Amino acid sequence: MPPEASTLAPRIDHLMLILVGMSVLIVSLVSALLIVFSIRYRRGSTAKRGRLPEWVSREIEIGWTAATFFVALFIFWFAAALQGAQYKMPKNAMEVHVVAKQWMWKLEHPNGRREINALHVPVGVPVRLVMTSQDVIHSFFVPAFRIKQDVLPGRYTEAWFEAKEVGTYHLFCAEYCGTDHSKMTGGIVVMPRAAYARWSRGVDEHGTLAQQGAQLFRQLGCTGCHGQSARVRAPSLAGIFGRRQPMEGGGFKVADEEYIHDSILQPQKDVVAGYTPVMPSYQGIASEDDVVRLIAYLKTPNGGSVE
Ligand code: HEC
Ligand SMILES: [Cu+2]
Repeated sequence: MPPEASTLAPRIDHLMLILVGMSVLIVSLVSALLIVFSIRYRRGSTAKRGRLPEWVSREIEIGWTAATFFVALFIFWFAAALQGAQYKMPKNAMEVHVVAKQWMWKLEHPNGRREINALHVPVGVPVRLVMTSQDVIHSFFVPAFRIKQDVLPGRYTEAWFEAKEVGTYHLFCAEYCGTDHSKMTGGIVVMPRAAYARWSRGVDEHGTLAQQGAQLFRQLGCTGCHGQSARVRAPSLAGIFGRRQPMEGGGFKVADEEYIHDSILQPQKDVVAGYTPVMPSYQGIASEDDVVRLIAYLKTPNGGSVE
């Protein structure tokens, strides 16, 4: 077994042990009975045959049905509680963006620090991964943390972990994604908090993700329509993140990461009520990395409110 290096790892191993244990128990019981009965009731043996009395067979029937039901209920409860914990993102988590492509992992920290096939994180701090792919389906797999999450093009998927022990752990792609799939590996470097703080201060000259996003917002001409002095009638993007937007044709959508991502790459998909869909698609112009930056910028308090 790989080391149990995340807070959820022992619980997942525990569940697996219980499932394996129960399966072994049931298989042994059934095999033992099979052997005993084949010997006892072999042809020519003098063992007593014939029907069981009515009440005995009824009690056996009710007994095994109820036992199976409660075992299934117990497994469901145990597994569902764990799955709930896996999908409940901790509030104070540090956010890391993951963009997968054939055949590498690109990771971006909120302060703009970028890494390829390596992720530095502090020990004892929950880390939330927001992931997307630039081409085909990949899967982010860290055995020591017991996390495996598919990474899909055109969608954001999430996973989280809290590393328990300092060390370097393997990262794999667990979804066959072409020729060099087997080389799409990396390392998660779990550091003591102070060392991580020092490491992350070595910021590169590009600025934070949000600052880079602000720059892109101008470079890609978003301001031409969404800026305050724009001539085109387009909705203001100031404070857009988390807002409930009325949609053309009825209904509402919450402006989350996926919504903003799609607004940029497939603007015709969700049109804001009261506006003409004149926004061009940025498919092929803005890469997934660019979209990550634009979203980081639009999430800041005064993001999107530039001239
Ligand atoms: C040609 C003008 C134009 C340009 C350029 C433009 N947009 Fe838009 N955008 C619009 C219009 C009009 C809408 C509203 C209709 C719709 O939802 O498609 C819109 C909608 C949006 C929305 C959804 C807004 C909401 O209130 O729900 C987002 C997010 C957005 N744009 C982001 C961007 C970003 C980021 C860029 C630059 C990469 C950009 N836009 C460039 C015209 C533009
Ligand atoms: Cu892959």
